Amino acid sequence: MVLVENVVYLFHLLQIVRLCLASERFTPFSFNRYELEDYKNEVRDLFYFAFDSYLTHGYPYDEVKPISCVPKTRNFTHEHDLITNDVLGNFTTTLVDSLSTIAILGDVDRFAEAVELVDKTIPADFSLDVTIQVFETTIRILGGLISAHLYATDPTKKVYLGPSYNNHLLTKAKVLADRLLPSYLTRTGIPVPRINLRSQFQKIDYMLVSENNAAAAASPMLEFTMLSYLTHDDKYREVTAYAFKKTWDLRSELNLLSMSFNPDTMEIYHPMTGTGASIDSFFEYALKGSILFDDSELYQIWAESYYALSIHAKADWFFYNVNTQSGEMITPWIDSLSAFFPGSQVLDGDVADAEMKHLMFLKLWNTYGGIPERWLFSPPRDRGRTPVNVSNTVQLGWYALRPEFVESTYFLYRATKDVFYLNIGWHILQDLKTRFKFECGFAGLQNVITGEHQDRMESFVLGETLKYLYLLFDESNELHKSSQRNQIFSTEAHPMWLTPKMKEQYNRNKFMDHDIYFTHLEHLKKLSATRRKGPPSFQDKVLGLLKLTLGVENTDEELDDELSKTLAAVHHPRHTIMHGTCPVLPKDKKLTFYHSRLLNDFPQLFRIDHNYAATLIKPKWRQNAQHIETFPDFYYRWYDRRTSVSQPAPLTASFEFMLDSKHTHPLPVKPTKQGNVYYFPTLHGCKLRVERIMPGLIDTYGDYISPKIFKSLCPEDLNPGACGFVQPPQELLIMVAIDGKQFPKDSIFVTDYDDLFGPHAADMNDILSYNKKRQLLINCNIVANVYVG
Ligand code: DMJ
Repeated sequence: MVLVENVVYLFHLLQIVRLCLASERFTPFSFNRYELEDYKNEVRDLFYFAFDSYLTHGYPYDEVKPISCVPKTRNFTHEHDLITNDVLGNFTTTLVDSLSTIAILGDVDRFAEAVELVDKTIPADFSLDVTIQVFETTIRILGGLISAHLYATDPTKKVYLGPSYNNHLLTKAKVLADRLLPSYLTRTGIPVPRINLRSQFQKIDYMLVSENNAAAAASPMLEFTMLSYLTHDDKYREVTAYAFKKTWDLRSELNLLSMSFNPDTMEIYHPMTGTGASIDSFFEYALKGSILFDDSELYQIWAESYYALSIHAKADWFFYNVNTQSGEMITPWIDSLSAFFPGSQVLDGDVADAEMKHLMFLKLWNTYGGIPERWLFSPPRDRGRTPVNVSNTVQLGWYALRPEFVESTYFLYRATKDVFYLNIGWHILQDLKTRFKFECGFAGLQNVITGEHQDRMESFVLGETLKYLYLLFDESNELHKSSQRNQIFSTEAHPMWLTPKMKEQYNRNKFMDHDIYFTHLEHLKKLSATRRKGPPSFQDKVLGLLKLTLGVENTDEELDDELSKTLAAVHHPRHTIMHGTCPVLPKDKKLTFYHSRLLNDFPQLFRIDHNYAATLIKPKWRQNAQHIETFPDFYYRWYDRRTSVSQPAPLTASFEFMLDSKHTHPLPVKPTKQGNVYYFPTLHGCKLRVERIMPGLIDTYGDYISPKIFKSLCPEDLNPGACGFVQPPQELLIMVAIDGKQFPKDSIFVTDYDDLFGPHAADMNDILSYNKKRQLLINCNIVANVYVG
């Protein structure tokens, strides 16, 4: 008994020592490796908290409700509840979507347990009577199974399962893919959006299959091609790659791809494009597919589509939705899903623009405490009649803890190593711990306007949001150290890679059975060969454009020359070389690790706040929320006041005045200086700028104004006789500039009594006075840093 007590005592002692050591290892916001390690571990704990809650209260259903602690299931009674049923196929979605996060945590025991649980729970033949969305099932379930299989079978990974693993994840992936593949048997080869895993189309209304979107129709190509590499059965790649290209064929003359169309007739329902919902992963997978499979055709599609977006849909701070035919803006909003795009820009090497686009989402987070599903960047049309307010600028108000903002933050951090992004991660971590954590998981916001939560935790919270946050802090993750060049995160953040051996085996062994898919593809190819040619090629279009710009006199050789220069610029990643998931900046860009370029060298850091002040309206519950980039503990550590060009715009009012213009001395007046004290023999004839400061505002120097300075004032110090103060004032004046020259923060000015109050200054006496501390008063307002000597 004594022994046990001693052991317990020793254990507690060790814990205390460990805690003391831990807290001394870093001061917050130093972002040293101990600090990052702590945050990483906190994220891991949050992940397991929610994952275990799911296992206890949600499993074997698809999700757990984080507030009420009950399973979130398919809507078994109303099959047409698409919002629920598209995603929840009753196949333990949260479990499968979490597998690769556990793998990334490197926890082999938990990984083995979870992999076994999948085996026990999901029926081997996937014969589930559920109508689901092909896209959602592909990215969450098929992708989750494939990625976990890659981890389980890769001896270089911490969670390698060795011979005890019987490939059942891959077997399941194949069975599932076979159940999804009939959705591609359309007249165009573009898939219908939904299928019943057991009965295919028998129970499905035409309504449920007559409209698909660009992201959903094209994206399965990546997971299915990966499956071909793993099984050597090439039908998965052939069928879905054909659909990807067919979807791209739907683009307009401007190379803009409409979001919504009929998969069977290719009728376009709406000629709108953008970077968010319904088209997001089309772009993402053109680029990522090109990296994973060394596919130059896919890169060409990415380059052409990105180029077209840059010409027609790009503003400084975001991409907006445009008409695919005219290139004109259609909607004045951006959506939460488009926050992924800076991550893809980083992968392609366009880091500078990615930084700008990502900042927009930071400002949205500052304002709404999450990213509203849809936010209006310009005031509603009937401006003037209805006042602009938070309700009419947030069009869709929920924030389901989507991962895209943290995903882009992660990519930007890997590319720049700017602590700015670690600071964002830290804030998201705090928000997860304090604002989004409930008894059984994490609940996003039902409405950013009211701050009300939603009792739902979609599987991507564990599959993506927490994964990217963990990886942000995990400098030494095996993914970051990998020299693998064919490696990406799927759109659901499932890591996928191809080794040279896998490629070689696939190329040697691949086959395609002469089955229904083969016949179907042959038929489609024949059909399209006989149809009229599709839109002109990119090359034709660039040539056309150049002819217009250069004039018809140019010889064909000149044009060819120009054309190859233009194409060279478009087709090749501009700034970075890929290495696995981490772009490497070229050597000539000198980067200091842990420097914050954005905070110090980016003059437009606060431009969005100014430009979009009319529609970035804080809801009431966010009124006192601090902005992430100017959070004092971070800001003061990393902002370099000597050199920075980025500082918060002052929120104070300043005004300039002259005491009189009949000066009797030469200008400019030269003060004598001692430390931070400037003695001015006279202020007459000088142009004085004073700033009106109040606690909580940002001053001329970009600093938050602390209430401390006000607390130090007491009524007796004031000048009851002349000005009748009863309470210390709520605002003060500070002299900040004289004759247009701004003085350093905390400067003190001493001036001459006779100059201000002597006989020749009699005309000033009803404006100027001074208090017991001899601080100057202007119209009874204390100028706190000017003393009458
Ligand atoms: C995820 O399922 C994927 O990231 C998808 O590409 C978009 N939607 C969700 C997350 O928001």
